[in-house]
Amino acid sequence: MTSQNCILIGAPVDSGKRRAGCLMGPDALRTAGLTSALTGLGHKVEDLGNLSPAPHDADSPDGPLFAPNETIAWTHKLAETAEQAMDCGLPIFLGGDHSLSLGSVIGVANYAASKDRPQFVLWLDAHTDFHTPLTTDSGNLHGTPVGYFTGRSDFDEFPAVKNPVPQENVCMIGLRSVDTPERLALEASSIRRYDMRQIDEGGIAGPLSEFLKHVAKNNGMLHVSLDVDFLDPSVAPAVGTTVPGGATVREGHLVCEMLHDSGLMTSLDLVELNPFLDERGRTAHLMVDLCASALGRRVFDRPTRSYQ
Ligand code: B3U
Ligand code: MN
Ligand code: MN
Repeated sequence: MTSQNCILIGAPVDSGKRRAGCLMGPDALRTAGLTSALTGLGHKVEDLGNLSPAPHDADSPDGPLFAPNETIAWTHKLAETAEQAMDCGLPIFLGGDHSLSLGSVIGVANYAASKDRPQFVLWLDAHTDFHTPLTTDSGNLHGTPVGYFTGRSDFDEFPAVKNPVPQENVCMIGLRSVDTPERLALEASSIRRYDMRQIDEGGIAGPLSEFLKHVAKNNGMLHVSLDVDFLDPSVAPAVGTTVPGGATVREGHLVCEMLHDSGLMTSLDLVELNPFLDERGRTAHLMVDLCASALGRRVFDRPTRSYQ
């Protein structure tokens, strides 16, 4: 197995929604043994510690959006950190809520563009997070990163998206909670999307391997964004927005093992872990185990599946 230089980037972003607690996520992932899981697989691990947002004005409690200044400040910081880290290895962003992907994805996409390679994104989530600041009803910016990095308009105060990820390069798996404006915009888009019904009917491996082949054919860089609520809340309770009917532990591991086999993943977000809501650390441990599967942990050695 190829040894990777894993760069852990703590991003205790808690401004993307109202319920507090994701700021404890990076330390819970560390406490659950992330570093030793990765070094045990033969990887190098460099932990950059926890970042802080760029300087910003205090947010006012009124207004349609929750904590926009803080979230924009995180976006600046994360985009810059992500682009730099890509030069040194495989960045793993330890969230923090999903608004961290506003920054992580535009940063890695800028890096991919500098290498003349297309950026692809695998979005593992119950939600599509395809809102814009104008379509969101909740005002929670963790519901907007896919809208942002694919170049939707109305993100006026945010850093400019210099290299939007083309819609055809985005694949969402695990969907089961989609707001009407998101659904309408998605149906008019060429984003690949798989809801739980499709997974129930045909399994999770087919859609994923089709997407991985597409990434490989285009010599793409692949960012994977894993939201805790991709998983069923019975196995991953530590999340603010539980949606029943999610992926099983086995589906989660299969996805991660296939990602490892593909050799295509170049960056990873572990997001929405709210340790305040966990049960004896079980969700944090599961996220660490999934990350280990994505970095090569397996029960038995077996021929690597090819996605070429
Ligand atoms: N779509 C809803 C709910 C939501 C999105 N992302 C999460 N929840 N985690 C919204 O608020 O935009
Ligand atoms: Mn999400
Ligand atoms: Mn979600």
